[in-house]
Amino acid sequence: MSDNQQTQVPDIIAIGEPLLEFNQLVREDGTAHYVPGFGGDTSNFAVAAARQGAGVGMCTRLGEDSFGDEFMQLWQREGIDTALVDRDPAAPTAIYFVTHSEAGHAFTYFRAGSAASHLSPDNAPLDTLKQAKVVHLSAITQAISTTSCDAAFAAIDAVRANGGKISYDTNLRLKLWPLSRARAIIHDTVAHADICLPSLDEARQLTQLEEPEAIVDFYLERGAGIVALKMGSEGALIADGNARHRIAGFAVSSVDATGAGDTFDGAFVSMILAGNDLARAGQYANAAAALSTTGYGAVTPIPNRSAVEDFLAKRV
Ligand code: KDG
Repeated sequence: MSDNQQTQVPDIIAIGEPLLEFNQLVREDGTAHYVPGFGGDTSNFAVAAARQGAGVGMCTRLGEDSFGDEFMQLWQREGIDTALVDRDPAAPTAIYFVTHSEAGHAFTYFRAGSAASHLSPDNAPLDTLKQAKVVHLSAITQAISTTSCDAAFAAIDAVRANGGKISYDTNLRLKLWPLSRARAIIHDTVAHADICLPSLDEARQLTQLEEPEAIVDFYLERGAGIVALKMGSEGALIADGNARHRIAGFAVSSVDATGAGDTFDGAFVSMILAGNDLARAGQYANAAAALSTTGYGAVTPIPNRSAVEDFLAKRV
């Protein structure tokens, strides 16, 4: 990995696993087909932040395969720095399928032994990561392997010791690890998160608390600096030690919520980094996330800044 070789470190760096996406669409005759696209929560985050104008880089490992090439091309198209992306000749780029039912969307993964899961404290570019203003990672970064989890903790320590901030999505994927282990790791990590980005349903499972206010209090008490609790069409509850804002949801014609939480995260972090207050960042991120649900796939429908501003101008 190209530690120390960059001339300029991006303001925001996301650490985690990209997955090629195959998203189910049902034809008029009832048969299904799968539309290729891009996914992986931290990559979705990076695209969302970049589309809002932030300087973003990805830190991960890809296979030396055509799916890896597609991700490199995506990130380069989006203006995302790839200096911290390593290619692994011995492990593949992961893929996943998205299927839809009345219960919402579901993921099926083919990712065991992937290139990204071989991220470790030994190959993580800590000297570069610690120069970013914000490093973003998620509980999926930690769930994919113990070495990736160790790398996440090493990055958190290095970044915070150097005065940088950690943004953390508690994304809970019970296909990757059991609830008890997820809870232990996530609760510990929240204590090191300057910006903590849970989703309501998952936070209910993790905290065993029901009410949004109580969940936000729980994460603040654990040591999170800012908590932005994402509540889908119900909006968001955003708080730090001083203030609390209930952000109303936006009614849109949603077809696929894949990646909506990641879009919220990328928009929220880029707005906070640009100096906006919690209420403005929360409302903006809520609008971006709502818009991202109006098309299929995690990445294609992520709106850019002018789309979000136009939407807000009409709705607020
Ligand atoms: O938030 C959407 C992601 O969950 C999706 O793109 C796939 O990263 C993914 C995962 O591990 O579930």
